[in-house]
Amino acid sequence: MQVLFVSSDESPTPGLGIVPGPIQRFDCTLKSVPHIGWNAADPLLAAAQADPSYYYFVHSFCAKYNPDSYPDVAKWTYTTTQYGDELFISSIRKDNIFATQFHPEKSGTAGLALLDAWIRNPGSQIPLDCHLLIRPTLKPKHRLTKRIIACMDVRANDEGDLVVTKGDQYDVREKVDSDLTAITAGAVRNLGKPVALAARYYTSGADELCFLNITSFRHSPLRDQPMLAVVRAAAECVFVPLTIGGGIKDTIEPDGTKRSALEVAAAYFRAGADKVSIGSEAVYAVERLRSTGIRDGTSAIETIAHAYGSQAVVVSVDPRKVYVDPATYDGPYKDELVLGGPGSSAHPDDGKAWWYQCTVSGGRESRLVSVVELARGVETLGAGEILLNSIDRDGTGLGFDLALINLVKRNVHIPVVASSGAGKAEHFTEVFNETDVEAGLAAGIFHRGEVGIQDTKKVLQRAGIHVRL
Ligand code: 1PR
Repeated sequence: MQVLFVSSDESPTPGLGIVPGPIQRFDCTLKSVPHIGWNAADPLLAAAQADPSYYYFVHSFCAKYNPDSYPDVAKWTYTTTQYGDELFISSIRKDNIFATQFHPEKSGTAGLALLDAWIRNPGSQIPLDCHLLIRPTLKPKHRLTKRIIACMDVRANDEGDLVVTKGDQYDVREKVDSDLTAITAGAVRNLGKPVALAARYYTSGADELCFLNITSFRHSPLRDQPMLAVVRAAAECVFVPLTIGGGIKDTIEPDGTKRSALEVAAAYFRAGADKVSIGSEAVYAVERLRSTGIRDGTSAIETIAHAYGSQAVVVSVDPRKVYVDPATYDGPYKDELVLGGPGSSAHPDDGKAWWYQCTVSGGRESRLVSVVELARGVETLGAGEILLNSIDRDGTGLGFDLALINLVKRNVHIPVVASSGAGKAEHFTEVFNETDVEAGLAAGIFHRGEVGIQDTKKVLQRAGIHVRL
């Protein structure tokens, strides 16, 4: 839609100028930017419509709805959407031209129905002059929903098949002391086939899906055709956004050919991914930023954000607590120390103090970078979203680490996805009530069928939290 306009804050390159107005950046003073998630599109000429549809948005720039300054743009306006305190044009329609700011192809059945309706009746006319009379008012709250994301950690098992697995604190092998026989103990935990699970989560109402290739650091991602095939097959049957992570970095193929992170990401985008998630490379990039003080444009975050936009770049953070004695501690990140809250079985850290240290290679190596330094650094480099894991909480079912989430959220303007530790639907209510996080992600409880995605959303709705049902 944006290329039909005259100009954009995003680039000096002019647009086609068919719609006579500018594309501007969202104001990020009071809200996270990019605007990511499911929001309502209200038809301008059918304000009485009771139940507008929700569509998937992911963008930092928009055509603001301003009929006084741009009356000719208002004539094109088909729907408007509110994000924070700004009203923008979410679709335009005139003669047989129809363009959307949201992604109908990623907006589930609502998006598919919209495309279908337009294809069947592309030339429908809207009386042009009515638009100028219409002034939708800002509502007290925008209708961006909280997102529920299902995450699938994917790796080859010992037989060489790609499976969805799930660990406890990143250990994905069956425990010897579990109820299992000696034959399965030590094997990679197998919770299902990636594409079949993805299709199941799509039909049960997941707002987004995430695949993390958790052994990618051992392989060349462009040679990893099975993972590309998984993304391709999932994109054919899943019409919500797909994020793919693991191994998004500069690599050298076994035959010596160099592959840039941008090429790796491009292969996943072509296969059908909407966002890529960068883990280890983000930590190294922030270490380089710290030592040189400059953004040199070469990191995976920068090159991919430059080509595809920051909304396509997620940084997956794998922090672990480092416990210290607050009375005597004089080491790094002293000003980021967190003190444990009142004691209960869910808060085993009562009376302790710690800081959050970042890790690489799936938690195998700790680096001298705190989670706050990493979050700020990746925002500076151009990441569009943070996927915030917690190695301490992963697979425990104890609930999200609220102290960690609040700490990161306070330090960035980009959206944050809370991950690790969900053990019941109420943990999502807790994370949305006690933090400003935009999305909640879980793996184990969904894979094991302990809690359904629709049931989770119904619990949230009953608690007054706005979700897409
Ligand atoms: O470093 O760019 O190649 O990316 C590797 C990616 O793989 C990182 O995003 C890293 O988090 C992930 N990863 C690597 N090893 C593991 C592992 O488990 N052994 N998985 C791993 C991380 C964590 C979460 C999980 C939540 C929710 N998975 O994504 O889904 O903790 O779990 P829960 O709801 O069951 O508690 P790179």
